[in-house]
Amino acid sequence: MTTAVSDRASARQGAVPAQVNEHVRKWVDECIQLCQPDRVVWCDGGKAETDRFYEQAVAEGVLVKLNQQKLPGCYLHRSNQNDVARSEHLTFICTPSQDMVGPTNNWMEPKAAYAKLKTLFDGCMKGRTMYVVPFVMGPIGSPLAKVGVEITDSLYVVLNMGIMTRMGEVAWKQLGDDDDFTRCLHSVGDVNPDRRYICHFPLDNTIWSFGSGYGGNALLGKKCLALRIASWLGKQQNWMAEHMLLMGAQKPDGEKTYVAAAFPSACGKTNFAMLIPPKKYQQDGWKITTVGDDIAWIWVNEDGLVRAINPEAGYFGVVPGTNYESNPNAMECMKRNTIYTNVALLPDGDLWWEGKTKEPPKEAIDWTGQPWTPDCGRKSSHPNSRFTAPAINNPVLDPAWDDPRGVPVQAIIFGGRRSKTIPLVFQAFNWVHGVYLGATLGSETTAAASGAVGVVRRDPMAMLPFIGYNIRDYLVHWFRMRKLMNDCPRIFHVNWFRKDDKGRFLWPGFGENMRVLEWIIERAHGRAYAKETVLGWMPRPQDIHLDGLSIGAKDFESIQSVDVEEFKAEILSQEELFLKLAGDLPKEMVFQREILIARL
Ligand code: GTP
Ligand code: SPV
Ligand code: MN
Repeated sequence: MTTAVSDRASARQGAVPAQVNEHVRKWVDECIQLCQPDRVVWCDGGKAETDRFYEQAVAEGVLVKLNQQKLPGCYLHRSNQNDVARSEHLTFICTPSQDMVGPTNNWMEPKAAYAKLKTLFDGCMKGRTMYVVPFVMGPIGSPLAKVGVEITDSLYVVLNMGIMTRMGEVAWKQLGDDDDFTRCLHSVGDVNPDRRYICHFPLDNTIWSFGSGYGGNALLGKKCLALRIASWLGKQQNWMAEHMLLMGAQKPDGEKTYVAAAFPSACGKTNFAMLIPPKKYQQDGWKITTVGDDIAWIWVNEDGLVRAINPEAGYFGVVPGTNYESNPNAMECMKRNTIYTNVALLPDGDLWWEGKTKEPPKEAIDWTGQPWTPDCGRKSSHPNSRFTAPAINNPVLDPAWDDPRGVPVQAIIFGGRRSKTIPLVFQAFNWVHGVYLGATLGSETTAAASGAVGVVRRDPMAMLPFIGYNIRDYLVHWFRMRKLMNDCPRIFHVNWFRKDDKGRFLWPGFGENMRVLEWIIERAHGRAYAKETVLGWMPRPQDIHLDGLSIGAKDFESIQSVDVEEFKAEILSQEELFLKLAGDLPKEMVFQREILIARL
């Protein structure tokens, strides 16, 4: 019986590449028996294969080939309309006890979860092709780099993984004879939200995702492996997996500072990581470079210094609002070899989305495939439409982006999307205070996750949907990591999104954020001036270069203003988090809160 089954399995597989070790073979066999695909394709990540897959995806209607003169190597994908963002309520961490995942995660007992998902995966690839996608997260040779293998029945996922990860034979090489790889099993199933589960089994280094083809739900190397599983590993092994961009900032005198910043989904990481400084800064010789735009893996080296890598090899970036004024580097990234998801198609095979140009096109096919005109009352593109582009397309890619030794980190920034209450920038008094600021980070929800948009929620370290274990232990981990550091990065808090009574942004944002970044860098090196306030260290108007902006000293003071009554309400709203953690809160958090209340 067993022989018959595995004979059948091997018949479907065709030739297994010689480098594939026995642990992988055994697991893939099991998945074949469960999913029963008609055909199995072992991906090698090579150019010939990629070309073939694109052709096939077009033939199957998965992708639309765009105007190759204007957008060489670019394709459009329209997702299922019920599958346009991460599904946080359908995302589970599966561990023996619920206490391991804490109050901020959905939990299932592993045996029950496997049983439930097995009924969904059972025969789900009949009539379909199973792709086996080997990949590495992190620069090859980095001590933190991790191998994953994703099994999927979605060609869209295969092609996206090819851009977002170091995909192909390199992974078999990195893995060698080891069993140490993340087993990622994915099927789009029938894309039914009632049969959709994204389950993580940290104790088995395993992810099972069913029923969605979208981004973070389906590209399992990204949020599932590189944040949820990795954060859990980092906790055991003294490193950190964070929802952070990594950028380099070089001053005119050549001094280079690397900065990490955690902003929640669709709150400005890609934009900040690719920032183009204002003219004056460029003339003076400032240079900003990108290491990563979404995820950072952070450790402390032998010398007690903080270092970080970007585990990804591409960007899965928000499209709406991106244009040659707001983010020219992102526009350059997505000019070639890019997959667009859920934007509008123009008659000449070019694309459009809200905010691309001031003048909308006369007509288009919208993201749902319907004819669209500017006055039809609908948006042409989904608010969470995305581009998938290789990092090497980025004109300001940092030379060390692929360095296995990572880059040093000297400042950490937390930021949320807050139209009220929260000032533009301030610095934490110290690490513990900084961790408190990160832990109590609030942000208005966005279209990156399904559910209501614009509601303030607590999003600790911008990691609420991505911490793969108990948030109590996660916060303790942040406090403990400090003990390994000789000198710790300085911690800052920013808010680019504060609005006036008429709903206009008080701060111009985007490239102009350079002015705030300059102060942050100078503070991180112990140079710039700051005044002590109830919230932390703050720049005075004369401490930030405002020349060339229509923002005077008075305006700046109102962007930075702290209304004591508003802030008391803010602290009350943090109760949401504190109550969830009742009794489990690290004492540092309780003290910080008491001190803040006393200061106010
Ligand atoms: P994920 O990929 O979901 O993790 O998001 P992200 O943090 O990389 O967000 P991204 O940079 O793509 O920004 C999302 C939205 O925020 C876009 O609509 C931007 O236009 C807007 N945005 C980014 N930076 C700024 C800024 O400085 N000011 C204002 N007002 N809006 C900004
Ligand atoms: C996010 O939601 O934070 C993203 C997009 O970066 S996704 O890959 O869908 O998670
Ligand atoms: Mn993200």
